[in-house]
Amino acid sequence: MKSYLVLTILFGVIDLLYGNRFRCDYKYFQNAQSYLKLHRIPANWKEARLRCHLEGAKIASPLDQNLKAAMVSMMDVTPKLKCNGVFTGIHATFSRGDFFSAEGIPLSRIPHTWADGEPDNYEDNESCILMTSAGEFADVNCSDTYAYMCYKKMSQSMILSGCGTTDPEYNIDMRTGSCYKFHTVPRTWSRAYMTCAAEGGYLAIINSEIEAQVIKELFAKYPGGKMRGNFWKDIAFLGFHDWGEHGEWLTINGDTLTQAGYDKFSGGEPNNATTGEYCGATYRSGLFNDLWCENRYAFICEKDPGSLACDDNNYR
Ligand SMILES: [Ca+2]
Ligand SMILES: [Ca+2]
Ligand SMILES: [Ca+2]
Repeated sequence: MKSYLVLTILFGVIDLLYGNRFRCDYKYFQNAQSYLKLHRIPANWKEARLRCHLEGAKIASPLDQNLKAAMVSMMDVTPKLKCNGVFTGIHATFSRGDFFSAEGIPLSRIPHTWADGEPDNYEDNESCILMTSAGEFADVNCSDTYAYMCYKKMSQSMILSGCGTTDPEYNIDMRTGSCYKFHTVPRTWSRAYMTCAAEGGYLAIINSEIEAQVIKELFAKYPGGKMRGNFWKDIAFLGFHDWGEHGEWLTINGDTLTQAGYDKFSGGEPNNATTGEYCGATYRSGLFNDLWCENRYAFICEKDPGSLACDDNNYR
């Protein structure tokens, strides 16, 4: 009976540390039953919304008093945030004047007080809502840049996998020791880079013949019919680029392909076919191609299976 009790407590502690943990870079607020992450680098509202989405969250709004208190306490970290405030998820970008949170909650159902002189819809161009450190609202231009927070409601089904993420689409391959995710929603190379980074990974880098085989097998699991939309489905962006020096290919970590451990281009590639192919990709064969960066293609993220323990420095 005693050992049962010890085990129960032990598993309880393990669960507390590792289970039900959304991401290591998010802070949990007990009263709000929510995870929040402060993005201090200002972004316009659209970029902020996208980054939160790509992190598996939503751009935070003070939906109730507990969430508002959590958000205000997070803003306490710098004097700059105190005076500038943060973007909330409340916006009217779909239809001017119709303000809803990123979860679809209308402004009328979100407790709020306006700052002095607000809302004024200055120059008829203010469709986003800022929250000051006093917890007051102001309508602002969505194209201006502010800090913001991403939000995730706590849920029991949230379990960090061995890949260090709650995203079940990341799977480890024992041959390389890396985790991979194939993205079927096509994006430009830069957006693909952003997506992998937001997920805690990076655009995949092939470091060996074995890894080329792993990528080839992963690609084979996604025949064209499994991907929605009108784009070329026999190609996927990877983590190499010409860094503005046309003709020289380096990984996103600055290594030559040879240094990285694999440098095989498909026959006739790189051909700079559209006289602007400065981004790296792979064919289904596992052989490289150069591609136009602004076109949208599938892409592959790679992630080092982090230790299960979160580094609490990430919170600050
Ligand atoms: Ca205003
Ligand atoms: Ca790799
Ligand atoms: Ca090419």
